[in-house]
Amino acid sequence: MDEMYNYLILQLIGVSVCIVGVLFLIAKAGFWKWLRKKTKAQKKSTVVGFGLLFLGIIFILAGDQSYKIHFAMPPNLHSQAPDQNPPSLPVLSALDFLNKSKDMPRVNDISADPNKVPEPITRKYSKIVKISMTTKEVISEVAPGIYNNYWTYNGQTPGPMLRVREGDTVELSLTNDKTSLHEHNIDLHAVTGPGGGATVTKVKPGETKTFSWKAMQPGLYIYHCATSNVSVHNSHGQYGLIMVDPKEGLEKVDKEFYVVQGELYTQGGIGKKGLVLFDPKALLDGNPTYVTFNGKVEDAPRMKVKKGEKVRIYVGNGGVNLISSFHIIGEIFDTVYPEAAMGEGSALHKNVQTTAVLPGGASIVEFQVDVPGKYILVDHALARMNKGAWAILEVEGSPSPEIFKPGKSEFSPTKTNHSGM
Ligand SMILES: [Cu+2]
Repeated sequence: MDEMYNYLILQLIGVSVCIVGVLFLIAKAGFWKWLRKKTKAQKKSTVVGFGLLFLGIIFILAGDQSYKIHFAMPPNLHSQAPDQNPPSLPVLSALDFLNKSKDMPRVNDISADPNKVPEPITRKYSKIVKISMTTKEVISEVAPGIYNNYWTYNGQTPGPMLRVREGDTVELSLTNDKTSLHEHNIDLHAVTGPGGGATVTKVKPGETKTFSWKAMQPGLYIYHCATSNVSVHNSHGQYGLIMVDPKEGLEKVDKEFYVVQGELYTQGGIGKKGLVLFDPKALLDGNPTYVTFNGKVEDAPRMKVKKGEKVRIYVGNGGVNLISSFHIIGEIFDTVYPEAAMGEGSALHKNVQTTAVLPGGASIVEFQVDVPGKYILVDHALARMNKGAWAILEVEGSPSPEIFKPGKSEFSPTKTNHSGM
């Protein structure tokens, strides 16, 4: 008999035995009369009937076998709790977390400042760049009054934007804060080598590890924690961007910003106040409670530019489930580096409305701001705007009626740029 039918057969036997048991109780044990208290049940037959029911249930359970939840992952990435303890029951994990949460560091504002972009690299030679980062598990607000447990690089989500030059050797030290409950590491997509660095940076709480790597290819790359369960670490906020400037540099612009989309999975649904617990089922279903630009629901506009300025935004997607359809309402990207690709052979896209930013990927968009006002950065899968996927760009300056104005045009058709069209 083919093994694949074994479990089904066990369950069919179980159901059959249960049915026989029920029939036995009805027919032989005077069950209905007994229920209506009109007669005493026949003891022997009752025992046989319930015995058959019990046996049937055992067969059904024996046929209902599943692997552990992480079985489909690569074998070296099966989830393990600290100190190699097996993962505890979710309810025990929740109680454990609630108990430990009172000692967790608090962060006033978890959100990385989109203005904090390292200066473009102007030097014309390679060097050794030393970078130190600290993984830290903290509590901070997704929105006022909603407290979430973030796992971070340097206490912020996304982690700091890093910047090196093509050809540089990077010496990266990763410290896991002693208050952390979990191990962490770092996988930089700019790295060529096993795990992108994750295999040699796995740090226990209080531990520091260093590794060196050569930035061989230019581009904008995601970095993230790759400690198992990887998607759990990422969806707690452990990601950021590293820019590897091409040797020749990028064209100069007036203002650069840093924006990374990410997802939070919390129990109790969107808007639930207080300390919210992680929702592993929503993670596996790919249905985040919040989709954020820079870690939380924005409380005040932080990106400000002047009319006429040329803007570049380094956009990333920490994921872990959704592809971002990055768009700015009321603006057209003059230039897009699709998938943040650059260098010989890669083509720039011109005049783009919306660009895909893949989970674990990035894009670079450039545009000149011509008309003052408020512009909203969104993931144009717009239901996600309801979940927090937006940020405001403010453009200051005098009106530009030649491009945009309320009311009727003052120009004759022959004077427009699109004459005859
Ligand atoms: Cu981690």
